[in-house]
Amino acid sequence: STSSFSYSSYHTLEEIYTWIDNFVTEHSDIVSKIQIGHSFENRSILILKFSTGGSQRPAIWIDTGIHSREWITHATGIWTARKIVNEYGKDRIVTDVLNAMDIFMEIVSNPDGFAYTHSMNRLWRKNKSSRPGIFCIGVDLNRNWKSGFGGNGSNNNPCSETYHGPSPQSEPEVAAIVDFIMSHGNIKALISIHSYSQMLMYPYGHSLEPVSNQEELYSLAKDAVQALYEVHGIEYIYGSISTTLYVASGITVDWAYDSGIKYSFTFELRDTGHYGFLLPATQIIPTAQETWMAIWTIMEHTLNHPY
Ligand code: VAL
Repeated sequence: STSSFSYSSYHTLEEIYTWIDNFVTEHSDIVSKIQIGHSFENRSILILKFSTGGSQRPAIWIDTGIHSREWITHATGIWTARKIVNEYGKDRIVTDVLNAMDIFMEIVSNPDGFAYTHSMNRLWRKNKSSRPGIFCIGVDLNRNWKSGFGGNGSNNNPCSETYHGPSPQSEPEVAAIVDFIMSHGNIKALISIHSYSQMLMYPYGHSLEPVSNQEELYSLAKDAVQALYEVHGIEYIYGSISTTLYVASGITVDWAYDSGIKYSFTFELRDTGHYGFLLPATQIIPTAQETWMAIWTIMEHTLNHPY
């Protein structure tokens, strides 16, 4: 059962998949598991669905672990899933959200890469796909999306850490999400969680051009970052991806935004580089606690601004 699961430790893929099964069993009234595809190495791609009923309700999507080495993101996702079930019926916003909307969470968005970070190379970022005649392994799953595909801040060289792949959605891990979100058709907010740098950002990554609701996203990001700060005093910067971090093309949130999801955000969690991807497990709970308040702020805004 999940009572023996340590939320303050990092876990292997097998441990996380076992946790998912136990979690779904224990909360079967509001949580279910959906397999949305298979990875290149044929591992299951799983999402959690939080729902109190209805059909194709407006929904919020959260993904973690697109980059496999960003272990704090999976750990934060797991803690967040438990938080959502614990707060349903207690917290006003979580309760109102789940009475009107569904939440989908993909905890391990790059299972092959994640397994590899445990077995061979802790700092592996990409997926594990290989193609005939190409020596290097892996596509950057945050450069493989259609919006701005192949543009600045992505790389045509398969040996690069930001290799965009042969074509948009060429990677099964990306195609699974695209197919799910498109066939669902009612996702209203998308939150894609990375680490590290302590930032909360919105589209675009591929262009310096402001999105049409940039003022709204800026002010929501500001509020979310303030709520995050109030938990443990951790400072985040915020703004569009291209003006805050760097230009990056073919990324998840640009695709989401261009697909009509106007509340699309990406986080870079702790820290600012002291530990970087190797953030100590002692920081899992505080990171998840503060991130939750930012997610909560975005959920509240999405609930109160239906479209
Ligand atoms: N750090 C991410 C990346 O390089 C950004 C674009 C959110 O993929």
